Amino acid sequence: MPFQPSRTVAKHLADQLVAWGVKRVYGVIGDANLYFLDELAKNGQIQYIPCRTENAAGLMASAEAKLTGKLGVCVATSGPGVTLLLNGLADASVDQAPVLAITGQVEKAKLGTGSKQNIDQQRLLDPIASYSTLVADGKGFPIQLNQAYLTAVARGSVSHLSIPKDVWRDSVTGPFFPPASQIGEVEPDQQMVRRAIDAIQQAERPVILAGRGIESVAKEVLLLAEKITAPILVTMPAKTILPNEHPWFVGGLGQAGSESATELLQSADLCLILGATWWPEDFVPPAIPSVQVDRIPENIGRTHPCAVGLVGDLKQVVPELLVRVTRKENSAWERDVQRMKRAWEERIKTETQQQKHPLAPQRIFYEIGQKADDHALFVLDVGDHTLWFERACPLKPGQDVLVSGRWRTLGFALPAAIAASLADPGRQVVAIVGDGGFMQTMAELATAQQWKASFAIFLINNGSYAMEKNRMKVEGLNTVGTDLANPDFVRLAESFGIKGIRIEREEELSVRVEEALDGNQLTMVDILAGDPIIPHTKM
Ligand SMILES: Cc1ncc(C[n+]2csc(CCOP(=O)(O)OP(=O)(O)O)c2C)c(N)n1
Ligand SMILES: [Mg+2]
Repeated sequence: MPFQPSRTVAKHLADQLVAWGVKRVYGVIGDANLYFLDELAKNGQIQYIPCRTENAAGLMASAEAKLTGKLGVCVATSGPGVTLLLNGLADASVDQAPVLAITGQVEKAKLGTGSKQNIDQQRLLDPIASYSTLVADGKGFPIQLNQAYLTAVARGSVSHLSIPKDVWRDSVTGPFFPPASQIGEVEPDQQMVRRAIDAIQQAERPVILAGRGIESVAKEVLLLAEKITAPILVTMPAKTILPNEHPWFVGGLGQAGSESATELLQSADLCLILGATWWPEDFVPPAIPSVQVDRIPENIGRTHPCAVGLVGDLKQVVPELLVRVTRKENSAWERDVQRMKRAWEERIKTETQQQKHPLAPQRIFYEIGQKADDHALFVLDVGDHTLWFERACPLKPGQDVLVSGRWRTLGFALPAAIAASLADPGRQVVAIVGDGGFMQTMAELATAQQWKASFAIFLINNGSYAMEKNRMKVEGLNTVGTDLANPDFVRLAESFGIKGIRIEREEELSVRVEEALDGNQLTMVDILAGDPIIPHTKM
């Protein structure tokens, strides 16, 4: 081992993160993490992004990890700092994003004494972190840190280290560790491949459900669909992997998806699930037989019993299926698929051309989709606007969508858009927020402005928590607590030094959306919108 001079825990952490290629650490300062921030500053190779709340710091680390596939790192102080960080970490945990959380802790002698800002941080993170430990002294630290890192990147999970105030300056003598080695390709089991082929061959009305996992085999998935006459339904992330106008592409699955896609699934006799884990129970027939291909064994059969589960890299499995299945014709099924696809396209066309005041959400998202770059990254918050976006915004391969997939926390989009524009400065980033969710993390406008992050924020201002209001309406409940008394968002943006634009009518929509997307500066667009009830709304 090369000579490794002695150093403190704080310095070891900063140097080791640099060696692993970490570019940014998101956090909020507090007395239990000052030595670490000092070392980050001395080191100079990692940008420390000071956030306005720990919630946002956690969400930024999560968003960066989801976007890049690499380790996201965040830091908080003890007690209230780590408590506020939890929401962002939970988002990473359930979306399987590799994140390392560093939390300061009170001095060792004060642990469990009722001292200020002391809570058992290991217990607090227990359901969220797959690795979590208190660093008791400098000697064990390099190995603990390496274990935290390897667990996070290998499992796509959250790791957590709590470092007491007096341990930061402990001396470390252990080694630095190299970046994690790449996990090789997962060879599929040939017997399972044969069973998958048999099931596909026997099906008369197969459908393909494609998810993010098909990224490297988009072309082969389209050819396979054609060869076995199977319409392709997608989860949200796969909408930007496949060309939506392709004859076998029938749209998204679920409430925000296409009704035609759901209907086709209802009359199918086999669902071939490729790299997807989204399985909305209300929209899938309970007993449909499925063949599922995924590189992660735990993803197979997770939410429903699956007839054939094939563990393997899609890069290997899909081309193999494509070569080995024999071509099948089913002109009746093909006609059904084309008829349903056309019906859906007609319906969306009518919805996106509505001229209403306030503006219809479908109209707004159609216009944003028309004007966005071919490589835009859309970052979505949570609410009815998210569903309308998925329903009506035209997307293309090359674009991407970043979401709080399973945690669905309000306030995700603004911090995530900041992280995305810092991680990928050349890319057009488009944040889509509701007036409710935006206010949960709007303090981060200051962070965005301070770091000269440049992106567009489209705020769908419908004066309500529409998603909850509409659920209450269809259930016949009092819509108590759903109306929002909003500030003047344009003036609010301007008070942060951010360009603000207001859109109220159809005549302004197109040109103002273009203006917001053209600008090389942070721009917030406040759009007066209606809050109609989206189809299939229920409690
Ligand atoms: C942190 C958090 N709190 C509450 C909720 C519940 N919730 C889901 S959608 C929603 C309404 C969001 O309102 P808004 O951002 O205005 O979007 P809209 O539905 O009006 O489009 C609420 C309160 C949540 N998902 N996350
Ligand atoms: Mg709203």
